[in-house]
Amino acid sequence: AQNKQISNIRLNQVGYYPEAPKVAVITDSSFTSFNVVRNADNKKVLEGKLKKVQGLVSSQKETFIADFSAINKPGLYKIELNNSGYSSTFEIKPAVHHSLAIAAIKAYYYQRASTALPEKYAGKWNRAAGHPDNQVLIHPSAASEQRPAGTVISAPGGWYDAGDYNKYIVNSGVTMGTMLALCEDFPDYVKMVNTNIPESGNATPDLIDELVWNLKWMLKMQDPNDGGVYNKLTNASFDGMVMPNVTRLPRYVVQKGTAATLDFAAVTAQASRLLKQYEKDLPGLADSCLAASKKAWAWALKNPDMAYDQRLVNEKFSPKITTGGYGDKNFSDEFIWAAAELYITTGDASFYKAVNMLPDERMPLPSWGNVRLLGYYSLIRNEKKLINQPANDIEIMKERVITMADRLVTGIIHTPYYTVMGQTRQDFGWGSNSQAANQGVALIQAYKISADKKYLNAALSNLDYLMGRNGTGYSFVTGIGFNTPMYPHHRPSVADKIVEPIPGLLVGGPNPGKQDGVALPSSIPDEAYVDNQASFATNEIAINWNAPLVYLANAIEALQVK
Ligand code: 9MR
Repeated sequence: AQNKQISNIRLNQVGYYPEAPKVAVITDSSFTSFNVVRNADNKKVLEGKLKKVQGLVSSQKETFIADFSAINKPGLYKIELNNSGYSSTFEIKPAVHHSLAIAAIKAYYYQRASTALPEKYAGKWNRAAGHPDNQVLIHPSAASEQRPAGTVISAPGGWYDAGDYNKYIVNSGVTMGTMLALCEDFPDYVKMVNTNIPESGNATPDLIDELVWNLKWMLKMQDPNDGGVYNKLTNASFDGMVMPNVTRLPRYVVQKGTAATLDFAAVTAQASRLLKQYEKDLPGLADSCLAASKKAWAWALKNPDMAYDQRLVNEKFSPKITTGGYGDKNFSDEFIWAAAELYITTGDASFYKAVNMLPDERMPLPSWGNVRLLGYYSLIRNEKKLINQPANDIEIMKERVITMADRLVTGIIHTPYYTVMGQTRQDFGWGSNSQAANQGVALIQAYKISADKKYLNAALSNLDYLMGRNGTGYSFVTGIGFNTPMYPHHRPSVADKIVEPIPGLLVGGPNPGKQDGVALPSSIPDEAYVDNQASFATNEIAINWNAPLVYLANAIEALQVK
């Protein structure tokens, strides 16, 4: 028994930076001390006392902290509990999350619609093209004078949203905004990122090329006649669990909406200022983005309250649409984000003044339904470049980011896994892993504002959470870590007959809601997860969840490398 690997040691299964905090958590009360053993010579390099966590907020487990921050020599190690067993092997080294950071970006390449993925780039996950989307029908809900129902338009490319094969503008919005923010926050780092994609040979960074792949699709979702943007490009109902080239169901664009149009305006304005420097590879794209953004903004001012309510759409029109709704009904945050991006890119303060930028003190973490903070983050980041600055609004935004970050940091010592994540039950909704990642992104913003390392270390605690120091013992990113999801709700991963799922994908994570009806091993919120392809409420993947992971992992790499 002495030499067996045991699962009651929860740690970052990838590893730790030499100079950063290093913590593992033991979920077994029969021990008082732990050892760290070096793999190379089986030598015990540290013996430590376990410390009981004070105040269990979101788990019913008693847990104990093993702090081995003192070890900073690169190498392979494991944690050992006397006469019981040891953890999986982890590594201490600089750039320890490099593979994770790259894989999380590469995941978007695997999500590309309308194109084949050759072996050269996709390895054993190479596949045929799916969903050409060059003959898309205007759904009756989207009919206009110039484009009556049944009109055929072309909107190829983009990324599949998630485990399904549809393409949703609202969810693309928050996804793009989060990753464009990474490009703006860490421009030098982003230039060094290589993901081995067809565009890798050009002069544009691979991450920006990947974003442009989806951006070009988004541009096609705007009705050139009036500037409004369709909510989604979709089947009437979800495809079966088949490869993308198998399905031949008709594709539609549905009703235009205020959320979709403003998200589009924000993304295109933000992209426009970033793409200016890549004219050589992308001639004219920056300018067309800005023109499209202004047109979308004008449409939204004329249609400030056009919700996408799928139930109402289906009462009036056929065929009935039963794919994802992303039915946001509150647009104050989309107005804030779009106004912020247009103001930053153009310098024209009238965009900013058209909107109530500080309607209340709330700081909701970014999600598909709330993009307020994307606007605040952009304004803070671009503060020094802004002319005609509105009074001291940006100072207020910075203070609020810091206040929010302080609240996130305070709770770490009371959570069972010594992480920012898990301070309240509310952390464990549908896609809870994106909550963990977005908390990390917020903390990086606080670190950028204050240069206080406690925020960076707190952000890292949530990366540790995602990599295995959590209530399930899984590292939640496919292919990264020791115990990782093998059966994500992801059509290509299920249908391709390859044992390993497509790598670099963050699964939704613990969520006791059981919206899919699949039984869970536990109803404790932070353990309510099952690695089962049918569990779309805990084990699906999605572009809006991977995006804050891309931000967090790459930002932390950028900041540690320095
Ligand atoms: O991420 C979305 C979650 O917040 C919603 O509660 C849920 C139900 O509406 O839908 C999730 O989004 C799904 C989308 O509707 C369709 N593609 C897969 C998405 C992830 O499950």
